[in-house]
Amino acid sequence: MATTHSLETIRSAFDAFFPGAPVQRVAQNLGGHINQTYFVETTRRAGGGCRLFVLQCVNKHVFPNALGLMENVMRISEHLERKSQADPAADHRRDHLHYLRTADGRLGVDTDAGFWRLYRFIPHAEGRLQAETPAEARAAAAAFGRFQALLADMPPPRLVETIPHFHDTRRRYEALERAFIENRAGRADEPEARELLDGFRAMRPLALSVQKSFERGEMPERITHNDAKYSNVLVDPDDGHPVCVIDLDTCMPGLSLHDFGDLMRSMCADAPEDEPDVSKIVARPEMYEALAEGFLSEAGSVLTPAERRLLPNGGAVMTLEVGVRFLTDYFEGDHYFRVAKPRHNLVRARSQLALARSMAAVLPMG
Ligand code: GN1
Ligand code: MG
Repeated sequence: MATTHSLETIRSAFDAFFPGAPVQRVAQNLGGHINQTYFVETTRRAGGGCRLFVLQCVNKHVFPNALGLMENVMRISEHLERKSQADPAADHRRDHLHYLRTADGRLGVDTDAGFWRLYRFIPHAEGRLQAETPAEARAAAAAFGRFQALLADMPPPRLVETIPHFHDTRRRYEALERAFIENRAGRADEPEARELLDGFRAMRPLALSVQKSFERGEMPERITHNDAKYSNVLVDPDDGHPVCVIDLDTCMPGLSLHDFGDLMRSMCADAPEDEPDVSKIVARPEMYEALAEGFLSEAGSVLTPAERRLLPNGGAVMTLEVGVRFLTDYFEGDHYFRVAKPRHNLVRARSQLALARSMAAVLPMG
């Protein structure tokens, strides 16, 4: 199979981690739109008894601060490693991403083409797109809750904010108003776009409820995953049980409810993010119950009363925030989110507004 980078480039990046280790096979993983991912197999055991590794070239256009990102990822990886080693019941080989340093102790290899990093392949685990049942949702939420609880005692310093102001909801709303006024793509007069704008404006108090609680000092900053969705937890192919949380690239300081909210946004309704038919977008209380139960079973002991009270708000906040971002991008001419059809961002914004409204109607907002 032809690979994006030459075999020579791939081998030489791998060699920085295990100098002289004989590479038997290289295969490219074609999933993922941002980084390039390769499976590298060695003919004999190279590190920690392993022969299979995942070598990635981090896209420096998307992540200009690749080094800061890797500092975060490595600190998380090493913290989880210590926790797993200390827990006799842990499945040490599979329960966390285990990043490796280069032979001379660096976080990876920085080249013009990108930043090369390496982790151990996780055996017998697969990613799935959607949770089908409340039991699956509960288990995934427990995995993300556990991830957060395990990181609650990570020693300072604070992680690098790789995407500054990522979940500053108030600022996201300000950006929407600005995009509407600037009207760069000439879409600000479209009746549906105006209607959506008014819809998001009306829900602004709910959208800001979590941020305001944080500003009142009711909840601490934590280390959060920031892409808490079903496909980011690998499951065991035999029983579907979560094995390992993956995709640590957006891990940074954030609020617990951002992760819980993302879980709700991605699993509460049985409809994709760009469902054009809003009548199909209905928040399912039983999914919320399952997610809350799973999340609290692992993270409950570290959460403050406000975090518990505002769990349902988390879902509405994250749904409104990303809806606001879709509509902003629509007004700006679709330059952030990749679109597959005309008005795609408008359709996404519409579905997110519908989902937030449905959540507000059927869930007990705090
Ligand atoms: C982006 O690339 P992806 O799908 O993992 C976005 C998230 C949004 C999501 C909406 C770094 O995530 O914040 O929730 O799209 N990630 C970034 O689909 O902006
Ligand atoms: Mg992601």
